[in-house]
Amino acid sequence: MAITDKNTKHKVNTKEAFRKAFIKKVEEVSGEDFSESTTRHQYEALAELVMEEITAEWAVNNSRLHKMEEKQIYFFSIEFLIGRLLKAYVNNLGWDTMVEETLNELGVDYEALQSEEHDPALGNGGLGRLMACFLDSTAALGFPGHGNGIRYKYGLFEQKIINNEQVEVADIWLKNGYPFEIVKPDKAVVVKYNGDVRVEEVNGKMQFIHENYDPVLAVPYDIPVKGYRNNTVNSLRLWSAKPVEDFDLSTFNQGHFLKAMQRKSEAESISQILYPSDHGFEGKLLRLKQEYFFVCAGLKRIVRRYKKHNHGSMDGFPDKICIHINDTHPALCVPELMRILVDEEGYDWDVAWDMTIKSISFTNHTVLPEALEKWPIDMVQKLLPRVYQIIEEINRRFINDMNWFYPDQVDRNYSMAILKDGQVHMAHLAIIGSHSVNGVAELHSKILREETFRDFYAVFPDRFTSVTNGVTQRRFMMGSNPGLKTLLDDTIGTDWKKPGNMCSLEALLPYAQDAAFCQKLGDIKHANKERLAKYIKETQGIVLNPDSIFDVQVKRIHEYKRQLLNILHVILTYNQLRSNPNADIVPKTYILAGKAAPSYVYAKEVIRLINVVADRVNNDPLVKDKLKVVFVPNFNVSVAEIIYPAAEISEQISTAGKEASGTGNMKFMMNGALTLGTMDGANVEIAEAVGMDNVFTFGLSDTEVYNYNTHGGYRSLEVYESDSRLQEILGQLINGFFGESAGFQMIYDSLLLHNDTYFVLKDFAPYVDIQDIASNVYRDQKQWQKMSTINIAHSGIFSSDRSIEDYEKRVWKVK
Ligand code: GPW
Repeated sequence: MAITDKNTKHKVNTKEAFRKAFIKKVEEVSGEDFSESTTRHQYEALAELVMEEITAEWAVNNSRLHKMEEKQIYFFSIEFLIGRLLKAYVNNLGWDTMVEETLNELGVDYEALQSEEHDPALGNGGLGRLMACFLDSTAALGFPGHGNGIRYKYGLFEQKIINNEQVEVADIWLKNGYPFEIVKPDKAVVVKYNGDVRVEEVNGKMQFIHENYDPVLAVPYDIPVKGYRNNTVNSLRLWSAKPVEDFDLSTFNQGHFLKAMQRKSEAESISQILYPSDHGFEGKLLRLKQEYFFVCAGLKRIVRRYKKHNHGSMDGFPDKICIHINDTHPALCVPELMRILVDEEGYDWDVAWDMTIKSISFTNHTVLPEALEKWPIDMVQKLLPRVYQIIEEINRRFINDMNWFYPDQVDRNYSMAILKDGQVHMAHLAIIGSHSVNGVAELHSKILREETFRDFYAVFPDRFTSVTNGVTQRRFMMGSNPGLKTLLDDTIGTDWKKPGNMCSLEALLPYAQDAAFCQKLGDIKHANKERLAKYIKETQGIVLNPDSIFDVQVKRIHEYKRQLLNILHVILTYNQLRSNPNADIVPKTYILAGKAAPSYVYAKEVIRLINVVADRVNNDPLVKDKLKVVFVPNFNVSVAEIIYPAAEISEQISTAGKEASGTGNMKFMMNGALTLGTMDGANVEIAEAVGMDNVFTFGLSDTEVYNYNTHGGYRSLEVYESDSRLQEILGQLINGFFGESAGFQMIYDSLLLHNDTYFVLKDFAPYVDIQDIASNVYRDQKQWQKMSTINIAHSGIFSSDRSIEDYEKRVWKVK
């Protein structure tokens, strides 16, 4: 890459210069005349021009970073769901108008060109996407903040729907190369697994020597994170695993070809694949290897760089470095940093412990017990012998201290142990080893304090805080909904687009009453609906009615997210239309999308049900265009960018208390969709921001759910027996209504036999009622656009710029 090409900047800063540079670059990458070039060549050329520009700025930033003047934030995360980058880079550089106009004049289809970029699916859903939004905002605000994760060879699978079922296909995202990464082999480090620890006394001090280990090489690939129209370029560093020697020659030379090959593929397997489960803890050895892999490699580089610029000393480390761990997958940062400080740097335990706690902060993303990581002690002990000893010592000292301070609370003290029941409790390790623990929405943080981590909160009240999630408006509104962006600019000026300034969208409030504005807002929504309809027609052959309400639920498929409640309501509407085809209902299109973890059988049944219902409804001439159901396959960041701007109703219907925050809810809101949801996660704060008149809420509260779960009293069968609609619908799930082979016994049993863990039946009637209310409001378009405007006007607090500013103030204190 031409980092030192000083002319680059001047070459492409004007339209004419860009036009020349682009044509030249296309000819270079294709080896043909511009007129012969393919879309692929054009994409590669634009990507290269963008990278040349950004890497020049990057070099300047990196040298600033090396001087260690500012405090640096490092996000450690097992997922970074970054999405396509080309357009985001172009926009952040401020090149958008220049590029759009020039390509248009050259007859190049910019949309098609962008589609050449393979969307890197290096995450499962909300957790990984949050990191990508945070990187965007951190750079936009000019903070030095970087990502640290794994460069998976295979990202999340591609989802196909075959015979109404999810089929998983490998995602080979690197197939045609990736233009936005730079490999740095000279910065590779060794990660050590297995082996033994030998203790030796040197000058009266114990030395712990890790021997006979299996080394694996971690090679960093850096992706630039370009700030929005500023000169900040941060880094996302993703580690790839390689054998230390590309080929174990000595083994090979002894005639053990297969063994030599095996070593190579064992090493490479560590960064081979992203675990496809969202919220499910599996406890597989390979996953534990992955967790230690990016923790160990990431910390090593950070420590090396820090020492290099501080005369070999680690003393001031916590004042200059924040290690932020995204859920517990990187919780090994705690013992690994201790290992570095104690074993390698020679600090006394207490000093090292103080430095570790000061450096590390922790965000929790769920209260679902099945997602909490608990590793078998013997697995950790064998794979990471020295790290395990350190965990043991942290645990021993913690329990000692607790028993000293709270001698009358021995039971509680032991319940907080890191090591118990033969397992390493990662959340306990993370809480004990960091100075800050936060939930991702007010309600979630409250549940952490009062239920999940109640005992820890009693002991460390000052450690607990809350930072509500946010999303980047630059990708999810300005970038994906240009019509809305322009309308906002024309109405209230352009200041709202400045990073950190999205709350100034409140200036829009007076326009909620303005008929001309509301008309334009409605027209833009309609155009976005047509764009989505076109996409669905082209990819699935289903024709949508853009005059119907677009009611959307897109997210991972999970019982607690209750896609089932949605589809049961669709079946109800279908039944009503069958008995009265001329019923006066507002035409509605239900759009659902999302992947299920391959091993999550129940979630896959829900996908099958949605698709079976869609098939039946869409092919029944009786319903005409009053009802349509579409399941959009392979939901990912780029599909999401077409869907959110087209939505009118945002379905956020999780069982109250289960969704930590949700972030899709925010993306819908800033695109003017109205939330139809439970009082869960950040929905609560959305309702608070816009007022109860501007959201459609329904269902049990988190307290009601909690009370049922702790004191009993819910019987789903009673609800079923008192609601004839449910009797008909649940009957249809098992009586062959959807075709001989299309029975849904598992779902039926979960609702009736197993007492409906997620309160689907309990919330059914209120859900039907609120859906009816929403449809009736829609008949009054003036009222609907008014509510939509109020939602957009108050969406500023859900920008990830605000989240990052909150972290800065409450957790990192960079300034
Ligand atoms: F279980 N989230 C996710 F907490 O997408 F680790 N995957 C996960 O594995 C977990 C959480 C974990 C989501 C939450 O479900 C969602 O409510 C939240 O908005 C998002 O993380 C970002 O905080």
